[in-house]
Amino acid sequence: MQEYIPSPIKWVADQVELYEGSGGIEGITLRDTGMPVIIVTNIGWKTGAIRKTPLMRVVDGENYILIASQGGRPKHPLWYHNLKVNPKVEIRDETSVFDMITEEIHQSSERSRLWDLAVAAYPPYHDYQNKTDRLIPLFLAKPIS
Ligand code: F42
Repeated sequence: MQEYIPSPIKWVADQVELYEGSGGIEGITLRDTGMPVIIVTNIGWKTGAIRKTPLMRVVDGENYILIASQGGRPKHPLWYHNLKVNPKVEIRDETSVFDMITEEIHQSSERSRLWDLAVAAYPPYHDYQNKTDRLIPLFLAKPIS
């Protein structure tokens, strides 16, 4: 069985533990903002280990939009590279769990449509993009049928 390696960032690891440990009843928002969070289970491309990454919940119908913002830091988060190598993820949205396949969206009109949905769901993404020189990557996750 693959090993689960928690995030080295304590508040992130704590959120994952509370969220998953409660079956999606507790720890489901970003701190006390009331803004919903999902847990994206991905596979480390170097270690092969299970990684669990909380992200803001942004939906487009039955699909999820994943924003690799990292608060506008200069480098992509490591999970970005994991998804590029292993696009299959599991997404937990509160008490629901889905197997999904992710794809980075580059096509500019589609990216722009999805980015607008992301900023509407979580307005700080706009400030994060202004803070960094990189174009913040955006993935679309679709259910595996
Ligand atoms: N981050 C976002 O980018 N977008 C969001 O919308 C977002 C929302 C959010 C909400 C709640 C919350 O608790 C956290 C939230 N975060 C959000 C933060 C997010 O969960 C991640 O912590 C953040 O994006 C940083 O991701 P990261 O993958 O860079 O995490 C680092 C700290 C990490 O886990 N590092 C590990 C380590 O041991 O240093 C390695 C992780 C890893 O995947 N390793 C790979 C492997 O093979 O196992 C190798 C990767 C490589 O390329 O080296």
